[in-house]
Amino acid sequence: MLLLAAAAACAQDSAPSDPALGAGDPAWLAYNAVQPAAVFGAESSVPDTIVALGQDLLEQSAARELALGWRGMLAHVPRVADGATAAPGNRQNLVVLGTQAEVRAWRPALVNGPSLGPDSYRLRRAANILLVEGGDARGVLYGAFALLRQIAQQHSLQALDIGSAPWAAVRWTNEWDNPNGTIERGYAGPSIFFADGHVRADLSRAAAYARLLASVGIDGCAINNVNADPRLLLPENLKQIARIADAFRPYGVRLSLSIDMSSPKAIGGLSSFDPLDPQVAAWWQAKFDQVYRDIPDFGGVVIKADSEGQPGPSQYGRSPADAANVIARALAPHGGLVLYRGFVYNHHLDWHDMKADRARAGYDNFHKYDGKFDSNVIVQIKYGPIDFQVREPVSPLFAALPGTNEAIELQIAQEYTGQQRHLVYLAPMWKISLDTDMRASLGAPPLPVSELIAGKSVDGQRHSLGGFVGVANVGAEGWLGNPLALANLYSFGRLAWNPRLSAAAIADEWTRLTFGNDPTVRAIVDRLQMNSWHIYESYTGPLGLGTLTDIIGIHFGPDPESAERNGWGQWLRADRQGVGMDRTVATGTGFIGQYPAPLAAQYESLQTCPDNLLLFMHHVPYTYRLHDGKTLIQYIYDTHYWGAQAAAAQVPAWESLRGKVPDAAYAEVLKRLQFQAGHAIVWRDALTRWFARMSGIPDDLHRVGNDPYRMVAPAMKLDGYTTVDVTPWETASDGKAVVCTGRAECSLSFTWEKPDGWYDIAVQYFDFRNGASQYTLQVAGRAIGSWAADAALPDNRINGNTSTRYTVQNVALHRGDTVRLLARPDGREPAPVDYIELTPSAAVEPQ
Ligand code: GCW
Repeated sequence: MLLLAAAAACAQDSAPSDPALGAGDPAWLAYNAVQPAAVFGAESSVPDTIVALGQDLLEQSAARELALGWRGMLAHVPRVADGATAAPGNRQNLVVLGTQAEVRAWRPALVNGPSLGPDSYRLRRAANILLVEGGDARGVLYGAFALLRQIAQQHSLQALDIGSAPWAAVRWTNEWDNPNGTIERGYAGPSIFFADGHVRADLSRAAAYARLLASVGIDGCAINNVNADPRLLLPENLKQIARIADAFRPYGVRLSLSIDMSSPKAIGGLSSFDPLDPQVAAWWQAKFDQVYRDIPDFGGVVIKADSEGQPGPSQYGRSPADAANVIARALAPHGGLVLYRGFVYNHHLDWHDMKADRARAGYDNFHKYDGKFDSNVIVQIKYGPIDFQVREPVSPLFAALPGTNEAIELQIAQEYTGQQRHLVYLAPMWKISLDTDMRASLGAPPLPVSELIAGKSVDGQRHSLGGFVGVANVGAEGWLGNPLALANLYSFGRLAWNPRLSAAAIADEWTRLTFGNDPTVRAIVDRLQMNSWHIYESYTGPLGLGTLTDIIGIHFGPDPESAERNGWGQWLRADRQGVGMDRTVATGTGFIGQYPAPLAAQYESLQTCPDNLLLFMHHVPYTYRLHDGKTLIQYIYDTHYWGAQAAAAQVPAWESLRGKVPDAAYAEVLKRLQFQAGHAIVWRDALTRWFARMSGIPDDLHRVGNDPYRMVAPAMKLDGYTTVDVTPWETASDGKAVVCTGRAECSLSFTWEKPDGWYDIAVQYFDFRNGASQYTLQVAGRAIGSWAADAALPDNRINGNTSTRYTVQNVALHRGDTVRLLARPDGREPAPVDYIELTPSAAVEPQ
């Protein structure tokens, strides 16, 4: 994984860029055609000249971007002029771009408003001029993108006057890219920055990414994994990384790095990395002096220390503040920031100890150091106290650091929310964290998290910095792989700019920018997005249980048991009687007491604790009645069945858009929604089986464990196939599947004994990451479907990560027909099968 020397990597610079990668998907910068008259009153009023008053790189980018937008949306190729050639007083329609100072110098009378701050802009119509005025060059660029957003949504610009300033100073993404080109928790192909241990020769995608980020106001990007490779700080590697900063610069995105606290020892030759050792401080100082020589606009660093095995100050008995400050002092002369992560916890907790609680860790490890961090340090806090689960209460740490800068860490990459194979629009979830009122008392004015991270603190003290960090983990395959998942990247930027925007409004903006203004497309895509989180939560971990995925592995399929009886502390505390973590002050871990009193009182009481956080806060029996009167266990059954049904209904909704959205996006999304519909059934079955066995209480509606349309594979006639146990047991029928080993081909078959009719036949099989087994389904000797298990699901074992289905609809079956599945294993993938399900087709009558 060692980075190659600069010379070797430079030699690659001249290599032709990979044409297959191109510069990346345009995402929401599609610039689809709009009706010029709707925007400008009349086609003839479309400005035909773009006047760029400044020479700044960012202002040049702004002018170039407007020209692109004009071409795509308005079918106009505008002239781009500078201030001198655009003579004042002419009668042409102009778009004029400049900082407030430049506009004043050009035409003093045009400047009539309050002065604009950094990154801010004002868009305005003044006679025949459409003015994009920035507080600085970055503000001009953001203003240009904002104007393009207006046009893309076909808003009239006749009375345009919009001023806008960012909510908070820090608006960064974190990318968990490794030098070898892999991405930790990345779900869209390889890194756009690194390959094979060096910075990519072709950085056109990095530049295209910076453009996307800038279009929603994101101004910083830490390009490497928080589990950082210290060798990235070696001089020859910094030179290479500087090339990425060069690619970002035209879009005003400052490059940052995640660093390893042990670097002074790991690569610096020192015997210690004790943050209070003067030699260590001097090493960091020299290192960052060097970084700024290579990257003058370097943004700063992200630090993961004393967490999940990363080295940290605790090794020397030092505090997070000691660690953060030694770096902060090295960065301060250059204006750099330290984002020190609050994600510090012990992953060797004693699960026998009913008072032990991982959720307490953030608060316990940080609140005592409040006020001890330097002014250029920001504590970066995950939205919830555990780890990016499908639902968590907001972290109590936000309210516990009144004298410290804070940023909220959101995760755009869908690590615990379906890994971009499931549709989950995350903005509604993020909004709940941002909007949670940490004061929560009737008497006092509200104090939502969004204000805390903008520098307003609980006791009225103010600090100046703060903001938003989004773990994006974009890759070379369509940024996030799933075209609809791009709404998450978009909404992260929009919320970081203005957290008061609603999730629905942002979704609609995204849809219009991406797919155009067709009301049918908007209605369907917006509805799919807005319902998606609730649907996913319903068939995974409801009621605040956490996602219920395999938490010590891939984090994709169902595996509730993996949370229990280990040191990682994501316990469900499920037993025969009940489930949930007792985090009350009265009888539990005391976690609830970390919240400000009014919020703590709300969570402590079963009467006022919201049902959707019930099992995060309390341990209750399966027979406990929720606020609507339903028992807990019946709610778990019902919500899983409802969720799987709702996931299935997403498919026809999307299919109704065929021909109305670009074909490639249509096909990609359809493939993923179809997969999700099948995987939601895997989730539903696994969790309802698991809870039925654990509680011993049957489903009132007799669905769980009762699948009248299924033929399980071990019960069929097996030719070459053998039966194996599956772990976890609940991810296959009766905990068993069949595998074809030691033979080139196997088959399983049965005779259809039920009435003649039309049926949908689903084969539930397991598709490993490696291997592409071949399957053919026959009815009465005739092949009705043939496919390869080549979806590269993220595991090489038979379990809920790999369980998937292939469906053939509307098959005529006659009593006595043989249904046979022929399979050819591939490599280590033994063509595993769980069951075949034959359900009467909805749409056709029997022959
Ligand atoms: O959610 C967990 C991930 C780890 C990650 C860690 C973190 C980069 O599973 O892969 O490590 O969070 O946020 O540091």
